[in-house]
This record gives sequence, structure tokens and C-alpha cells, in this order.
Amino acid sequence: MIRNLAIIAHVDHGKTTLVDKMLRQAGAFRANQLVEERVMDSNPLERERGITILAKNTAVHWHGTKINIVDTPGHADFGGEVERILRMVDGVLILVDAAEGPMPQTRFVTRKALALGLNPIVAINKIDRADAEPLRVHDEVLGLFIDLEATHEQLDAPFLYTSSRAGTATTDLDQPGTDLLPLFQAILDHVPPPKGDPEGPFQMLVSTLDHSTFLGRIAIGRIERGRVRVGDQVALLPLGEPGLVTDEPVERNRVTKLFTFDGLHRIDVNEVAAGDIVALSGFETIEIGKTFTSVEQPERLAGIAVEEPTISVDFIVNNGPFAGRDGKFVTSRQLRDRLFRELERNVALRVEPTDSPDTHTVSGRGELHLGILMENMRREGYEFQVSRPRVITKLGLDGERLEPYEELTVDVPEEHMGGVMEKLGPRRAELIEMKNPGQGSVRMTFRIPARGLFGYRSEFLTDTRGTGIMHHRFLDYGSWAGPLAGRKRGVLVADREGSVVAYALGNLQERAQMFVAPGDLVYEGMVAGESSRPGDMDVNVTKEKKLTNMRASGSDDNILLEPPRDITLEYALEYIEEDELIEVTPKSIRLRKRVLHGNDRRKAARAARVADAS
Ligand SMILES: Nc1nc2c(ncn2[C@@H]2O[C@H](COP(=O)(O)OP(=O)(O)OP(=O)(O)O)[C@@H](O)[C@H]2O)c(=O)[nH]1
Ligand SMILES: [Mg+2]
Repeated sequence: MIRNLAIIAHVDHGKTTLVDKMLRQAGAFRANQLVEERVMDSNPLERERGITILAKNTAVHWHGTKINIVDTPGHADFGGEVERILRMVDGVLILVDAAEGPMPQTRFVTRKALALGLNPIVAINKIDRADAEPLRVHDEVLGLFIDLEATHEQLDAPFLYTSSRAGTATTDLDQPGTDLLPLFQAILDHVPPPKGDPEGPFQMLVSTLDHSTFLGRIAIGRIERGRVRVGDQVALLPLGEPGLVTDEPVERNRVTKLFTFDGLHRIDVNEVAAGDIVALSGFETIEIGKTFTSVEQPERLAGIAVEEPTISVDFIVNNGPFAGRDGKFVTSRQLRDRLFRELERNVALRVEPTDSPDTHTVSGRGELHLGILMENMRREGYEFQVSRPRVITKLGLDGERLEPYEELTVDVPEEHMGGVMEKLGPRRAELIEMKNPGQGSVRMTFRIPARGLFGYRSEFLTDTRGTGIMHHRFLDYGSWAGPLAGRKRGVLVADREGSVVAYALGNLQERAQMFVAPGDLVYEGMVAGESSRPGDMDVNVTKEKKLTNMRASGSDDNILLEPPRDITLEYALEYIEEDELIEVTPKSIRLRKRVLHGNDRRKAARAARVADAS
């Protein structure tokens, strides 16, 4: 007996923590086995950031039933992957934070699940939070279901009140939960067993991809019908209309390996039958949405659309003065090979060559999606530069220019509402909805061009004194919103190479927020800080104090310096302007001007002004 379940939710609502507790309580670990928290978030970046980046399969056994579980990422950039995963399960567990309630990503994944006809189980999670209001959130979830035109059966979803952290679930708030038994029971009762006939001809949809150096491409999906064995000759059908494939060339090959999932392991198996989720290798041409079938009955399943990228950046070989100091892989060839290798499993990514062999355009679903690729590359020893992100525009039916729009949701204390609205206006945000969930805070939902959000997060945090929460996700393509104002403040640009001196920063910091600290190395054209006024300024951050007769030493002892702003990759992507680049190396993230020499830059700026005016 099998059940296939995906856990879906907005980011941080507690999916991975819950999977942890399910694994534990179902006995997936040995009694004395030491297992880290959120063990499914297994890659280093996931652990560091505390978010799930890649969906992962696992399985537990409960009272004789195998429950395949897919833990999915909650961040909006990965919504497309969640959508694909829904094709390999027969039920979903929707987690909703008992204080935050349904958020944009809850709405997105719930809509997809309901549209596929999946019956949900709802877990109002984190009921241990001091500000939890499970009953209010219960109503909000029902409201969301109605909004999304759920069927009667879907509206009958069982509701559980859970604490992932404590590992408890209950159907009745007056009876505090003691374990996850009610959750396991709900899964057995409400997730239908997979329907496929194990005796029919083999058929399976590729729902997600994996890759290993030994096996090459690996397809993961649910076997829809029949069974498959290692060594079987099977067909892999190209994307196309569902139904019997008669007059297209079909690739045939042997299955080299089959795995099923169990706890934290993949189990090497010889045969898998309909209903189970399997990882299958043997074809280098595996792609999301293709169908595996028996050779005799090549019957295609409806494919899966992979979401289109919405933003692009250029990856450029590092040509700054410090190029090659930190990185192991720095040449255009190495950069190119690495980028193309990423396509093996990162299906929503696009990589295109440009006129220059040193530059590749890389397109993805958002700043996090691209930022994670950059972070992984620098950890592997790559060094490169990245341009400012551009939105990917499209042409509408009448040839008009369209650009991506996002749905932005902000939770802010009432007193900061005005300030936030004031900033969002010029960014062309349109208020769609405003709610007062209580406790002095306001939730506002906007429609805003994706461009309008560039650089907004840091402003938002400043304007709400760090108390606001914001989330955005792709909504649709809409008409081009026209020019938007760029960064309000100019930057300080280092005017020479050298080592940063505290004395120099001491003189600058009244008019600026520095990005560098004493001892850092800078070069001409590198961005050293943000000015408090518009317009860029060339500065000497390496200037030593003049020695005078009065004091014999040039010591910096008595200069009190503000700590420099921490420049993360995502921050940098949001921050930089068109005439700037991010230099990414294993050790540093630097911002620089494209044109390094001050004179050349001023000439270029003058030429641009003349061109603008004419
Ligand atoms: N108070 C409380 N905190 C919880 C509970 N469950 C999870 N958390 C905390 O919420 C944070 C996010 O938990 P995760 O399990 O990583 O959430 P997630 O839904 O997997 O997040 P993404 O995969 O990034 O979408 C962590 O700090 C958890 O410790 C809970 O039941 N109660
Ligand atoms: Mg997670």
C-alpha cells in the first residue's frame, strides 16, 4: 500500500521541520542515531540560510503503508518546481502559519493543487506561537479555498492544528496534541491510493530531474501504469500531445538503475510497480515532462510546462585588476562550461552566449534563483562578474511591449503604512487589497512591475525600522510601465588602488555609508560606499593622516568607525546600476564601475548626457 503526498506552503511555515518529525516518529532513524535538525535541508546553502532550495523525496512506513513524501521549497522563485511536483502525488498537505495566515505563496500552490483535483489536508502550524490565532487562520484558509473555487470535496478538507517544532497534531484545539498520529491517520484516510494498474504497459512522467556524475541524468516521477525492471528496454517520448505516438521517432534504451526512497536513503531496487515514486537512469536525454513507456505501447502523458524566466543577468569573465587572485576557475571557457552544466538539473534556468565570448546571459525566475547559482559557483572556486538584472520583456498581441509584474505583500505596523505607500507610488505599485489582521499591523497587497522592486527591500527595512515583512512573487505580464527612477543616492568610488585606511573613512563616514573596512584592498573604480546624496563621488579611501610635529604618530586609535554595510549577493543584485558590476570571487563580493578610470568614466557620462539630450 502506498500514499504519495507533497507538503506545500509559503516560505518558512514549517514544512521541513514537520518532515523531520514525521521521519522520527515513523522510526526512520535508529534509536541512537544523531540526526541534525531539518535534516532534509541537506545542502550547505540550505543549512546556512535555513530555507529549502531543492525539493526532496523521502518516504516513511506507517502501519504497513509506505508514505512517499515530497518536501517542497516555499520561496516564490521555486514555485514552478512545486507545480511540477504536484504531478507525482495524489494528495497535498497545505501548511499555514497560525499567525501569518495564508500568504502569496500559499495561494499560488493551493491554487495549483486544487486545479489538479488534489484533495488537501490542511495543517494550521506553529500553534505554539504566542501570537497564534488558529481559528482566524482556519477561516482564512476556508475563504481562500472558496476564492479559488474548490470543489465540495476539497472544501471538506480535514483541518489539523500542529506544531512542527514540537512534533504534535490535533484535530481539536481543546485537546492538545501529543504526537503526529492524527496527521498520519489523516494521510491514510484522505490521500487516495495511487490509481495505476500495475499489470498494464509501463508509463511514467518525468516530474523532476536529478543528476549524478556516475549515472548522468536521473528522472524522478510516479509510475503511472505497469512496472519497470533494471535492464528493461523502454521508450522515452518527446514532448507533445498526449496519446499514442505513432509517427514520431522515439528513443529506446535500457534502464540502468532504479531507486526508490526510504527515509534519508535511496534504495537500489530491481523492479518498481505502478503507484510508487522512482528515480530512473539510463537516458542522457531525460527532460522534465517527457514520458517513459513500454516499447510496445508508446502512450504519451500530458507534459509539464516549465516556467519561463523573468529576469536576466550577464555573467562576465572577471577583468578587474584583482582578477585571478582568489579563484581557481576564472577563464571564459571554465565559466561557460560551468553555466551549461547547471542546466542539467536547474530546469527553469537559461544560458545564452552573446557577441562576446567573455559574456553569457543567464536568465532565471528571480534574484534568489540567480543568487543561489552565483553563491554555489563561488564556493566551488569560480570567479566572475555579474551585471545588473534586467527584466525579460515580451511582445503583446498588438505588438506592444510587456513586462513582468509581481504581487507584493507587506505586513507593516500601522505607523509605517504612510511611509511605505509613499515609496511604492513612484515605483508604480498599485494597491490591490488592504487588511487589518489586528495587533496594530496592516497587510497590503500590491501589483508592481518587477523592475519597481529592484532595490526596494533595503529601503523597506529602513522605512519600517526593520519591523516590516515583505514577500513578492511573479503575477503576470502587463504593459510596460515606462521609465522608473533609479537609485536615489550616489556612490563613493575609489580613485586609486591601495589599502583602506581608517583615517580616510573617518573623514568620509559623515556623508556616507561605507562598504569597505580598514585593511581592505581597493582599486580605482571600485565602489567603496554609498553617499548620502545623489551623484557619484570619487574619493581616496587610502589616504593616511599627515604626520605633524604636534603628534609623532599617525595612529588611527581614536577614530570611531561605523561597521561597513554587509554586501550580500542578493543585496548587490538589487543595488547596482547599469554602469556597475558585481565582482564575485570565492572570498569577496565587490561592487565596481564598469569603466574603472575616473577620466574615462566622466567622459562616458558626458557622452551619455549628450545622447540623452538629443
Ligand atoms: N514556533 C514554531 N516555529 C516553527 C515551527 N515549525 C517550524 N518553525 C520554525 O520556522 C522556521 C522555518 O522552518 P522550516 O521547517 O525550515 O520551514 P519551511 O516551510 O521548510 O521553509 P522553506 O522550505 O524555506 O519554505 C524555523 O526557524 C523553524 O524552527 C512550529 O511549529 N512552531
Ligand atoms: Mg523547507
